[in-house]
Amino acid sequence: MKQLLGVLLMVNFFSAFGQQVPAFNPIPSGPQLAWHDMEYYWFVHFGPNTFTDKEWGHGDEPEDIFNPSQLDCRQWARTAKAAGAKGIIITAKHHDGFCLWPSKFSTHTVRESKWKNGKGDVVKELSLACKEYGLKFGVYLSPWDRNHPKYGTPEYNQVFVNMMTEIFTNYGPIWEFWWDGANGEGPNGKKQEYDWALFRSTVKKLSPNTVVFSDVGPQIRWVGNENGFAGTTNWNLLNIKGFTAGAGSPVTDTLNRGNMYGENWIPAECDVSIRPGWFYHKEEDEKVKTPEALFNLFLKSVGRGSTLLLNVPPDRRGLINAHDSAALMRFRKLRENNFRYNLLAKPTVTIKNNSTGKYTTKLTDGKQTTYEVLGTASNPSISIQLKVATAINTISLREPIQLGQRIATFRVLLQDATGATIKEIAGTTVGRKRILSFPSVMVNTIQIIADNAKATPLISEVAAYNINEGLIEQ
Ligand code: FUL
Repeated sequence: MKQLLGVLLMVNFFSAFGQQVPAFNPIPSGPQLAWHDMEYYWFVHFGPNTFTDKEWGHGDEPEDIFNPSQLDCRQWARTAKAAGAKGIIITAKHHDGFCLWPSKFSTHTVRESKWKNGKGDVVKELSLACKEYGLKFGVYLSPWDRNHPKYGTPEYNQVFVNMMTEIFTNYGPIWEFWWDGANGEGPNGKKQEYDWALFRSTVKKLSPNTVVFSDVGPQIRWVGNENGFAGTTNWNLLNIKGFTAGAGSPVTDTLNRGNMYGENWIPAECDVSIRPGWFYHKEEDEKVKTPEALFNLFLKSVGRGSTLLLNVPPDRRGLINAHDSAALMRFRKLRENNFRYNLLAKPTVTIKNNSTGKYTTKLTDGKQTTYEVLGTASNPSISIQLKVATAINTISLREPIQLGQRIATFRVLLQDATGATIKEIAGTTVGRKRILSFPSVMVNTIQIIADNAKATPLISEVAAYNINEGLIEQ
């Protein structure tokens, strides 16, 4: 109650004086804010497993097994670009320890393979292709290494630091860096005690603007599953004191939902493969996710305030397979066609902020920097009036997260011409983007109400669509 009263007072204060609302900590850093806006980008799992049909190589695979016949990273980047993805993260080293670049700190690399007579460098090729196609470039580096003779000894931590140094020095800028928390046994049968503090300080020193992923950040957290969906409640906040990546991380449910009162801005990223496995296996060619299934994942990741990291593994030729690209191009079309027209951005629609009593165009201007201060339950916040009854089955809301994540519960009322509520949609968090879909209804008025917020509730964008009925989130 006290909290609600506080909110009410603040709303009146800010609306009366028309002031900018101060940030409510924690807030995202500049690189994190830019990362949120990436929305959808690719993971690329590629390496000896592609040729042995394994998911976790043992590390004893002969280097010659890695021999793609037509490897073309420009084809990957071209396909990613055409698919509407904004970046690519490559498994430069998976658990088998094989390095896709000629690392000086390993003898299990592309240099020891037959591919290009040992002169090839996949990491280099992809970093250049990403630059050429205007994509962000990211690197996954598994600390777990089933090949390296030093793994399982204290010296290995320095080996890992040396490898990271090579990556950041020779292939940058690296936009996102991915630490897999897996920690199994190495060739000597021992597990490694990872020096996460050393790993963290190394990246911070070498590349302070890189956003680093692990189960617990420091900049991006795992979403707690590999199925590609965030919680319907999804706080961009996480408490990490006493936790580490891997086995020492918070329970998966916490990673999925975040902590409402978390001390750090560490948003969740949804990683998922377009195929059942992470690496390419021919027998999975017919099991590529359908465009509709990918669209559904988009709603459950980006539409829940997270990002979609979709794995698209190149085949043994070293090319994105036609099965995957066909699904990806249709997935792009589904997004474009269904989100083309914001039904609320028409001149015939009026949007009124009931707290100020004023009409506003800020919520449909496509800008995160302009926003409205919301009222509360007793004073329905935003009223959207459509001139003619319109069929709607999807609503999208955004908070200006640069000022902190605030809304804890909200309602959207869909009303007919008499003002009667035909449908009420209740939700919890909004965050960067919250997309809600439901069976189509004819609507004259939409009311948006913030019932509970940690601080003055703000909304920066609102949109409505009538997407293909078959695509509605189940
Ligand atoms: C997991 C790994 O064990 C899988 O092979 C895959 O790389 C996935 C993205 O992360 O921890």
